[in-house]
Amino acid sequence: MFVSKKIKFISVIASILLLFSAVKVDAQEAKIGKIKIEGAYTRSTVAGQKSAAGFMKLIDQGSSDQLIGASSTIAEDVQLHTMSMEGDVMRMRQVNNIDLPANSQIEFKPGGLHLMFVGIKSPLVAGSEIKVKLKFAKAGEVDVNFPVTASSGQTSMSHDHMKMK
Ligand SMILES: [Cu+2]
Repeated sequence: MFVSKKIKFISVIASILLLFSAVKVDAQEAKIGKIKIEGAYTRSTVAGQKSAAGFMKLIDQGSSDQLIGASSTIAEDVQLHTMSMEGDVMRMRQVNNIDLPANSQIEFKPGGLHLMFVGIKSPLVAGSEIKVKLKFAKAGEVDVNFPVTASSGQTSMSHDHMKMK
């Protein structure tokens, strides 16, 4: 009785440790030239969901550059999107590039700038990772791992492209 309780306790500790190590893995970092990419992630999708958003922080530690494109084998297209309020409607807009002023930080986050994975080939599963290639005008190309986090079920960032202008 006591022993099985102890084993249970140990397995709880082990799963907590696993949880922490999983969180650690989530802290994705990549670097190309003077540009650092931190905290990249995307969210799990449900069957039939054709698009999803990717988030990250771009840190430019040198002269100015531009993010000019992205691609991934998991989607037909990876677009650069801005999101803003127009009146009381959230609108997404595709842009061709995103400026990185010298020594700046640009954050891609829910409700703002994001990568848009369009035409997802199979559902993104929480706990897995997808690889995304980012293309910068000066620094060149870099592969970044985007861990897939569990979708909160919230649809605050649901990408209903029917509403796109
Ligand atoms: Cu979008």
